[in-house]
Amino acid sequence: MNKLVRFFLIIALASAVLLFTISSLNTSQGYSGGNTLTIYNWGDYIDEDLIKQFEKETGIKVIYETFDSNEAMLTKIQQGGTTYDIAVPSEYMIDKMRHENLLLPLDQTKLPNLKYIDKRFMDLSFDPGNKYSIPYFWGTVGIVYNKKMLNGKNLTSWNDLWDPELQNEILLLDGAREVMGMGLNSLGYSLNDTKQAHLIAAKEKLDTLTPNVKAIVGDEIKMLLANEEASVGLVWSGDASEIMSENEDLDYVVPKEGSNLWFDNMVIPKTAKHIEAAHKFINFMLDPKVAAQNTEYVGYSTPNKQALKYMPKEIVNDERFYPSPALTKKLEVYDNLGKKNLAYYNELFLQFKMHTK
Ligand code: N2P
Repeated sequence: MNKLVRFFLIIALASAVLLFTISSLNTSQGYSGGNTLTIYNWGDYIDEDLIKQFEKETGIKVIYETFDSNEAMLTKIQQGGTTYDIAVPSEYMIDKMRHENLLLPLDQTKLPNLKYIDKRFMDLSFDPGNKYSIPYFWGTVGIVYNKKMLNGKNLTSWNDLWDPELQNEILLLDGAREVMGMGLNSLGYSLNDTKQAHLIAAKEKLDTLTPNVKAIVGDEIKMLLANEEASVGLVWSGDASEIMSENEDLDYVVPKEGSNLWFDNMVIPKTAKHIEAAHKFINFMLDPKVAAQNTEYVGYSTPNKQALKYMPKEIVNDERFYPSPALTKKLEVYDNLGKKNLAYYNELFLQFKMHTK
């Protein structure tokens, strides 16, 4: 080998080593490149083993972040710092996002497992034809309470929460529509009421609950209730179902005045970079066995009809978490009330929060 050839071979080898090092550094630091998927979901809302299974099956690396309210999620997506490939908003937020042109239309030909979703969760008014969103979980809002700590007393109504005996006993989930909704429902008003006088009345009624409110909290509400730090909580149904399997003194009720029926669906934000991978993930989560495993882990109610077949009967037949269609008809789904009204709900909720401190 002459000297010149040897010289070029060494240079080529050195550059190859350098390139390899740089590229592996890139993947371990930011996964900014090709084969990744950035998911933005509610806290405690997936069995993380399923993320690993998806990565293994597809070779796609998942970056996973969580939020604890629709409003927080929207702000983050609008700011655009991180570009999410999948998010999981609730119905009124999906309606708002599609009207604000923040979502990409889905390609349903890439979602063959969509056939497993129960028709009653498809084609709802917040997203006609499921053009932008695919059902993930659904549920209600209600009261979880500790029968032992309440000496066998049953709670059945929102107004039961105002009982002076519950002083400093109530934990509330940190959601503007849920907490305002409790005030509205307790006065017999709709969860979608926009009359200023009614909203103010609801907020003033909530203010009178303050002596009974121990705290307004995020996902730690489950741990606090399971550990009996408080005897009553305003929660989403699946959080109740999860802690009821840990503490047998807990029970869950959807109050008789009425409550909220909600749907959380998977969407692809307009700014997404990995649209193919996003469809793969949605289709993966729709697989009946995957959905069943996820549902058992998370505790929420699945819209996947086929998944129910893989789940224990006592879960599927529990009317508290799989309320009959007749019962769900009596519940209200949040409407997208428009920017001004939603901002007003948030403002009143914020005032109430300051009042409880
Ligand atoms: C899970 C929260 C469920 C959200 N931690 C209800 N929309």
